[in-house]
Amino acid sequence: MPQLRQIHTSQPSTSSAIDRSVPDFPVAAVDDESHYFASNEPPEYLDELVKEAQCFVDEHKSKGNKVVLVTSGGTTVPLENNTVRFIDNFSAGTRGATSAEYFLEEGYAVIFLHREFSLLPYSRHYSHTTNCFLDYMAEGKDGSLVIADKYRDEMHQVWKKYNEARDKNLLLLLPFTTVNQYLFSLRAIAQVMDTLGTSALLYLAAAVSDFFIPVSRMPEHKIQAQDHMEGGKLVVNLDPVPKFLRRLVDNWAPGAMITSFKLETDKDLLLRKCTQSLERYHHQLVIGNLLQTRKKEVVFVTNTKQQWYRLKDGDGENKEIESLIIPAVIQQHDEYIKNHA
Ligand code: PAZ
Repeated sequence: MPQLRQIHTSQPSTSSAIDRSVPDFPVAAVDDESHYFASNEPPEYLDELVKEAQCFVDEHKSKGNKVVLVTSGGTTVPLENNTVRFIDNFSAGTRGATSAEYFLEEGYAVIFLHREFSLLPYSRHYSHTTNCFLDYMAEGKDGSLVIADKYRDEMHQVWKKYNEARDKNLLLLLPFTTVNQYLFSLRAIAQVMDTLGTSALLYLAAAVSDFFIPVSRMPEHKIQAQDHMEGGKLVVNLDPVPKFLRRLVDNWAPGAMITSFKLETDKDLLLRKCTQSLERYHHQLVIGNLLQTRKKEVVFVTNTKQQWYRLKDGDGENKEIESLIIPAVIQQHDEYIKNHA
């Protein structure tokens, strides 16, 4: 079969990316928080999700393990209650799924709050790659189906790590799809994590929508063109999502170390936006990255310094930037624990 060029349709053209130089919305106040959570419906499975998170946290607290909440993937904004159309966010969950594996290797228990069907730790090596999973198989000498020689060793290593995490119950997978599900879940899990005090680390890598349609304005059924057309155009009226990071830091998990990510497309804006984020939300660490280079370099911004982490030209294609990010975050978490003892 001829080798086809791999076409990627999920990577936006960065020349037409949105302009983020406009000022941010104000930080969410207590009133915005109560208003948001009182006027939007919690997901019906929320109690179940909290129970699972509580059980997991209790187990690892009793074992003295550090626990990290990794958020991963993009949120959706449904345009209808019976959702046919929705606005999406680009993230595939690579950062989150890869980071989770490195945290597990360092002995952390991981709550992985992820966009359903986005990349997962361990299976990410095989699920969204260029190959169909059947390409990893071959016929053995006795005619049975086996792993193809060229993949066997690497897959064996991944399989061992996956099994270890599963056997020791170190990985809890909790899904979301919409931005509303994400916000309710994040608040509830952060409150559970707070019972761990400084052993809790929040690592917020999900790409969360800045806009949504409140439930009060959400059409129940599929939007009919004639009902929403103005001057021949479909007009969608979105509200800003309240900026909850300050509430997370002050009220939901005040004991935990909190790391957020900042994504930009304009390199001249990145450092300023990271610093602004620290000043507004008063958390410990912002990791800045550019859409175009996020797999090769990131910048850590704290109150005292800015430090870049970069893959080098000579690094093989298997070296992942998360192998630099996670040890540096853990070092900062250890210092945080020491300083708050
Ligand atoms: O999932 P992915 O690896 O393609 O992308 C990761 C990322 C760029 C979404 C993440 O590193 C990040 O910056 N998250 C925060 C996005 C934001 O500023 O809202």
